[in-house]
Amino acid sequence: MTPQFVPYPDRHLPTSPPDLALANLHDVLRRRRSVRMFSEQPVERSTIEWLVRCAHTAPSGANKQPWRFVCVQSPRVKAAIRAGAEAEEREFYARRANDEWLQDLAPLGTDANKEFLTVAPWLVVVFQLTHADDGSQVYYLKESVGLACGMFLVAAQVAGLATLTHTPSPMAFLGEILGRPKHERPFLLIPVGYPAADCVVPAKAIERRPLDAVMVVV
Ligand code: IYR
Repeated sequence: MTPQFVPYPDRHLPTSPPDLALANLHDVLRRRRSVRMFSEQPVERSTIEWLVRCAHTAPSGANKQPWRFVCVQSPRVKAAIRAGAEAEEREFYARRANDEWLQDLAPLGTDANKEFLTVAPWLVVVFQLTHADDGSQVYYLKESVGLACGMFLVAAQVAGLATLTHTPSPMAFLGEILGRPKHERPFLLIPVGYPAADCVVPAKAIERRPLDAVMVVV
């Protein structure tokens, strides 16, 4: 097929000088914390739609958009997800995790209790599609879905909403509870809401290594 091209419409996006725009964005992003103590304050469905719209702008291999965002607000379904996650997490903390892993988690104070899964107003379960809905191949699946999830988290942060990237493992129970088809594999569970009034976050999770530890210029 002969590729068709259109003019790139936004060669000069109206924005402040790059470093100023980025300093402002950084000031928003650096405040993000993984939150495990949510308020019951509701979040509009339209807000969740905007988050998914933002995530859905992500690039993907051959533009296959190999993702599904299942947005759960039903208390009954949230309770089922919590029960499934806590069952896996009990196994994880009792048997699956090795000593180094448990030591690494100690500063976070996490355990198998996942109350936030019934408190947060929304649980967004992101699925990766092992092939497209039309049956065609997909490419760079993890990269694509990871990018979309990153954009989702940025959008939530910009909107003043708290998120957690939760990965109860294995996650197959999510596909079963949500009745998803075989070609959808659970990727990430993102509770979304406002932080509880008495929300605390682990001190350790706030530190960032200096830029020169993570950036190399050649
Ligand atoms: N999924 C478990 C354990 C856990 C693992 C990592 I790596 C974390 O950064 C945090 C938690 C849980 O949610 O408790």
